[in-house]
Amino acid sequence: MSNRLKVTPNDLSAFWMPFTANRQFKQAPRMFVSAKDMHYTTSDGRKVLDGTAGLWCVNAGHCRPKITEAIQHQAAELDYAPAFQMGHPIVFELANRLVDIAPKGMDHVFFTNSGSESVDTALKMAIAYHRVKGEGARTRLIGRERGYHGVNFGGISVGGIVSNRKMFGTLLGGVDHMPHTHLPEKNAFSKGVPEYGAELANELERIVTLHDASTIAAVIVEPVAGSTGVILPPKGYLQKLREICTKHGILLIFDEVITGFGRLGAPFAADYFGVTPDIMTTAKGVSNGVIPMGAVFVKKEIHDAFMTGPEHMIEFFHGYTYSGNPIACAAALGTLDTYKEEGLLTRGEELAPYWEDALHSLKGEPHVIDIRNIGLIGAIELAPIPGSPTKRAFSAFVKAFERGALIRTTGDIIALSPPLIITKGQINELIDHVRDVLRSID
Ligand code: PXG
Ligand code: PLP
Repeated sequence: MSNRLKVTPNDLSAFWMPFTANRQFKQAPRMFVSAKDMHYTTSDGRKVLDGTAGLWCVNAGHCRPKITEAIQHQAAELDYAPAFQMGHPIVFELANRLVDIAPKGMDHVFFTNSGSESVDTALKMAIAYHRVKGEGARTRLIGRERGYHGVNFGGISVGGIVSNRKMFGTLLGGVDHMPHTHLPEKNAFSKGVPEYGAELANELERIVTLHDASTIAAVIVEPVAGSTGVILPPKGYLQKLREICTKHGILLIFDEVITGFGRLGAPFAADYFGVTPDIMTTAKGVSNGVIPMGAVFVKKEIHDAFMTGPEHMIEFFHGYTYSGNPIACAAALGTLDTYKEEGLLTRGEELAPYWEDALHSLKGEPHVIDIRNIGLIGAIELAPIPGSPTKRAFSAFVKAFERGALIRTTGDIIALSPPLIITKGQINELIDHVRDVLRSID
């Protein structure tokens, strides 16, 4: 046993854990010490089936050899090169490889280190783009209720999760929100995208009328909202948003941090829905979650609008010390190689019908009030315990972990998003764990 396993609860206090009930966790820690393909191993030696691809990021599965080798090689060859006014070959190679798989017209990539940074980068690009085009009054940003766009100030301002916003003051000014599209009374137990609710896109017209299009820079939405419990776009909704944005000269940003890199069975949600945004934010699956990395894709027109003025001048005053870090780039190239060799960016398409049937077989199990699915994403919504919201789903999470499956819960919703290498047998296993858990909790 390595020294790392010999932790006692007293050793746990220094680390202030993110998005965690710290005191509860430290009384009964849940620790992973290794992982391979579809499984984690816990500190007490149990195998746990990964039903969530880590946090929606380990799309190719764990400890994949191409990725590990690429990182090891790069760490020994060029560990770091300054990101500003200097380059190194593989960051250019990676940008080209990403553009090759991106929706048509998204010809340029800006690197960040996370989804949150990708979002704040995209929002800044949108505002600056209008300014360089001589429309400096276009500064407003429109998000959506129940949207999650990371935790930086831009992202929480356009985001729509109350608990992520209320503690942090006045946030960005000039932000408005469209309504979310979760309509369980009409759409419960829909298979795939729901029938009702496309007209909610017209709320954008109302907001445009209120503020005037000439003040609005961009609209940002998750094509499928992940972290707030899997909220799908009603049929035709994204197309409508696209039309309204185009009509008013407003940039449309798709936040594809979760939906990017094969999650829906197509490389990006933009491909899946046949709707191309102007800017697309990604992270997570770009490097299989192994080394932090994010990538913002932009249309040629947006990039080119900045490429004016004296050539010795910096065109966009923005960037991170670790933008395009060589080891992150190596991890991403290893990831793209793995996706390509195994057809993972489209594997979800073949598996989706099986996944859908398996998930919907949970209809009628205790507490289940809705089931939603798309690609290799699933959500099982539970009735909350009266007076104790989130408690039932959290018990399900702990029980599932004890039984040998990692699931994710948000509110009283169980969200599932396994690595794209999952087999049909493992889908059955995962769903059976969830079924047993539902039958065993109060
Ligand atoms: N945008 C979207 C759409 C996301 O889902 C972010 C931005 C932020 O990415 P970073 O890399 O800064 O975390 C996300 C992240 C969950 C969960 O369980 C979801 C996310 C992160 C952690 C947990 O739903 N999404
Ligand atoms: N804070 C200080 C004091 C810095 O010097 C820097 C970068 O040089 C930053 C923050 C930003 O760090 P990063 O580029 O890693 O986002």
